Amino acid sequence: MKHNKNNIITDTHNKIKNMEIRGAGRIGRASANALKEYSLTIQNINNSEFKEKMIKAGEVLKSARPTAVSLPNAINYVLSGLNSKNPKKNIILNAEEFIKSSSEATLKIGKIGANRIKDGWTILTHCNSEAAISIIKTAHNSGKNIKVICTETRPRNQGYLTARTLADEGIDTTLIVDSAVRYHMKEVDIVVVGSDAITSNGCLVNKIGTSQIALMAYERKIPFITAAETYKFHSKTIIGETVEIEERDINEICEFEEKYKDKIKLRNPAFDITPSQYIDGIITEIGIIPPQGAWHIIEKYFGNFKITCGSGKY
Ligand code: RI2
Repeated sequence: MKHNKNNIITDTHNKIKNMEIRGAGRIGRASANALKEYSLTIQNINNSEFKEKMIKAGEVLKSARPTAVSLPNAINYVLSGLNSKNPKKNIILNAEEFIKSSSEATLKIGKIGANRIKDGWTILTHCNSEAAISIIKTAHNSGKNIKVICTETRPRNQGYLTARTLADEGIDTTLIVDSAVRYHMKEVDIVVVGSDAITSNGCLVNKIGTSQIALMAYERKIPFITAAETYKFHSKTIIGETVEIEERDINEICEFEEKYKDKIKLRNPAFDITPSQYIDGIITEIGIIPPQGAWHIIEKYFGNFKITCGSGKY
């Protein structure tokens, strides 16, 4: 992906906002990389001015999309390097470390999650998640004969990306419209989806439509698992914050003729929340945890952050 180095922050912000760069993991890595590249362009200023510029850049990137917590988590991880004697060096190291460990986490999730897939199973997936695809690909590459049903995932149709990727791997792939999920559920053995955020009480925030699919899986007692790297856990939910659900441009849905423009309202929420009771397992790079274990993951990975109740700062 080419960026103008002088505008790397606004450029990355815009690409995330318009979804040229998308997917919870990818936007985290793109932001980490943007902070690294930006830090390299800053010359001849003292540490405190450097710090100020980097914090501002982090805020610009964080404002690109509100829901996937991978974005602020990646940025906070990189910017934690500002509290050292050599902030630039540590920003670069942290960015490289985040990008590397995030990519490795996807592979580990693939290995762990594939153990939950049995030979001959049909998997249903929604949207386009690298982590969920990693599970599916690993199961296929280990010789299991699997079939995958992908939803279109209106309005942005990310399911087409998933279908192409899986078909390119030689996996038996079927694409269905979102409203056909319940019709096909009788053929499904497991649902595997990605994650934009996991809350401290074990709920999953993911692409709009995920919660309906989870409910249908629950109805038929079909396991529903989500793939979530540990940086997808939302630390602020532990102090009572809720996850903002992004409402995207209504033109992503459709455009009515002029005479209906004032008569028909359109709404375009991009994510929904799946209650923890519909989730059988959260596949992380450190193992499968039950939704009830989310609190412990947040405590383990984000416990060092100073949580100041009331100020909302950590
Ligand atoms: P990975 C996507 O959001 C989907 O909701 C997907 O499940 C999630 O990010 C996780 O994706 P969007 O950016 O990090 O398409 O597993 O709105 O790739």
